[in-house]
Amino acid sequence: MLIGGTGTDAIRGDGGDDVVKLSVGAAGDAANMESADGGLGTDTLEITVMTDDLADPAVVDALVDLSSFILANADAASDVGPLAAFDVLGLEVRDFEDIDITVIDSETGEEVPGFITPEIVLDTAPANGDEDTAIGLAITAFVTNAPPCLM
Ligand SMILES: [Ca+2]
Ligand SMILES: [Ca+2]
Repeated sequence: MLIGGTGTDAIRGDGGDDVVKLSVGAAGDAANMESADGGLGTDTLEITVMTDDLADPAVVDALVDLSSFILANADAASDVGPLAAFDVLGLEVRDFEDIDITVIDSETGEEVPGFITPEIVLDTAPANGDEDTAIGLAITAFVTNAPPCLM
């Protein structure tokens, strides 16, 4: 298990299955990104976020985008997957296959279960092609239970 502490870290997983833990707000910022790279294997990014942070819709949007990005690009066999930066989170990530978001109540310090557990639906369209040409796969990922309003 790898834990990114306060300040800007570069976290690099290896060929195995890694779990990387990060906290929203303890990472970097847009000018100084925290970098997390799962590497080969089935890697999980564990994000901890406070309810105070979720009061900012931009943070919620970024977490949904991050979840969608990870699920859409999950490939345990690739060490050179696409890199995506999330300015609001101060975080750039690549080569993760799963994401786990933990929400902590800013008042009580206790976990809020099921507050923003993304349920990602992967929809793979049928692909047709012959073996001599690249076969295009249409894969769409979307989050089905994003909170409708956190204002
Ligand atoms: Ca790995
Ligand atoms: Ca990986």
